[in-house]
Amino acid sequence: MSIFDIEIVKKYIRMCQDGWEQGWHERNGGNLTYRMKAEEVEACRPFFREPGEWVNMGVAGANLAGEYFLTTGSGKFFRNVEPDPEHSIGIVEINDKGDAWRIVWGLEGGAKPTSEFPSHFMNHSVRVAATNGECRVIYHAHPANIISLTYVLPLTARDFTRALWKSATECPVVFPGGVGVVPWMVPGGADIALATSELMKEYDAAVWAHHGLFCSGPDFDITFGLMHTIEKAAQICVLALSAGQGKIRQTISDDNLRAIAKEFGVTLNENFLD
Ligand code: 2HA
Ligand code: ZN
Repeated sequence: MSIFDIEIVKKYIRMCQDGWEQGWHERNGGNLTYRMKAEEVEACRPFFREPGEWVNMGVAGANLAGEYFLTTGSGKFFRNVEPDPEHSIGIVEINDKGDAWRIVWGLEGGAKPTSEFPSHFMNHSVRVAATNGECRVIYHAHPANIISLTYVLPLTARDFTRALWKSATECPVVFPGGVGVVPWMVPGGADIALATSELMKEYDAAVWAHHGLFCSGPDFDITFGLMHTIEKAAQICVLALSAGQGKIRQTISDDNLRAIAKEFGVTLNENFLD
């Protein structure tokens, strides 16, 4: 028996490998954090080592005090998670103020949690509050098509949401609340963490201009599925704009969107409909 026999650890590693296989994680691009359930922490605890030092995060989330997170490592490659998990991922514990972490498993050889841990942490804090504790996963990736749209669409939630909803019929069902858009910002710090978490009070996904996408959800399937659906819609949008040289001959109308919402019992963000 090893920690890699524990279901949640297996699923976490599988999601990293899935993201790599999609081509969303060149080099050390992207990061994944998972807020563990109490029983998952207990299953993993026998494999914990003497905890490391507390490291202050520069951001705080009191509602995450005492939580444990699975996290990818700073500078680590998604490509290496499956073959070398001990060096590529780890588990961190959060202190009782919700402003510092310490490593209890993995991240061997002096590795640290992802450079975007402050962003992930703030987003977990906001999404836990927004979803009554349902949200457990924050996933950041660099899918090429959604990034490419940040060069040609206005950087607003309305423009991105409408373009994506109209690019594939299932989209309004998968993300009826729409997507937020963060303007270009320096990655890795508290500023982008705060800007993203402001948007995540409202949305479960946020585009980072000229950089990538942040998605949140209750489990790996839903969160990976959200990333996948948004990127697929972005790909269709890019292909249609390219094939038509910018001219769209016909599309899904706003009344069509309303009809989908009615049939599937979802409430679309009215701000994004005409
Ligand atoms: O981990 O994706 O945003 C590398 C990144 C930073
Ligand atoms: Zn990134």
